[in-house]
Amino acid sequence: MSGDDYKPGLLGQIKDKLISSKQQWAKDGRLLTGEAASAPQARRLPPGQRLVRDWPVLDLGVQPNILLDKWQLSVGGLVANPVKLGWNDFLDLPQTDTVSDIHCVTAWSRYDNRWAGVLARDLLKLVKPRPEARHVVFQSYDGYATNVTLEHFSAPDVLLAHSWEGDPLKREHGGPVRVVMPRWYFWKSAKWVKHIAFLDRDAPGYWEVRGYHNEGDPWKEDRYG
Ligand SMILES: Nc1nc2c(c(=O)[nH]1)N[C@H]1C(S)=C(S)[C@@H](COP(=O)(O)O)O[C@H]1N2
Ligand SMILES: [Mo]
Repeated sequence: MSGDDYKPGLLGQIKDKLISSKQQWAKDGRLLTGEAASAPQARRLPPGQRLVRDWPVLDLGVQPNILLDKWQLSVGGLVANPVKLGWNDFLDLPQTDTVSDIHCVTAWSRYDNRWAGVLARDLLKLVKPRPEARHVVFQSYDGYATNVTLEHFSAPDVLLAHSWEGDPLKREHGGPVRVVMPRWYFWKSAKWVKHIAFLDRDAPGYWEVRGYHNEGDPWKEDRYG
């Protein structure tokens, strides 16, 4: 058969379409559920999420305006070395850049956010939690609070961020300093953080007592309950 006059029959054309759409499904991870979290590198968008390019603002309706010379972050509870950090103290701690994805429980995700600030791990080295400490609560200047385990707070990618994409974090996004916990839905990332408390018991925060999940793993769809 000469290559010139070869045309697939009707059946051949249909099959081509079927195969390419199946290939696309495979590429998109269609029909996969969050249960496939054993291979998270296979997809980047957690189940039920849609990608956005802007950065939505979510808060309780109050965006506190904290001047840098009035700003203070206190860290206390079950720690050997409680601290009260002013702005310059905070900048004197080791500074780290991270890049992470945001997954909000309201179903938007935003890739590749470049943050700068202080790693939770470096804060832990400074304050030294006591052996009884198992839980962490963030308290914010707007009255918000949210809870995580000390184990989750100790993850290598948890940051107290003061910058985003090379600029100071804007007030509406939680500046001067917010928590960034990339492995959880974004409600765990307290904006305008003011106090970090280490506890031996759990202390559910603002949304956790209003029906949100106590943990919030986007790969398990820990949204509510
Ligand atoms: N202090 C404080 N932190 C907060 C909130 C808030 O209302 N107050 N909202 C949480 C929720 S539900 C989300 S989705 C993110 C939104 O952060 P963004 O406005 O920078 O997108 O902040 C989280 N941290
Ligand atoms: Mo949220």
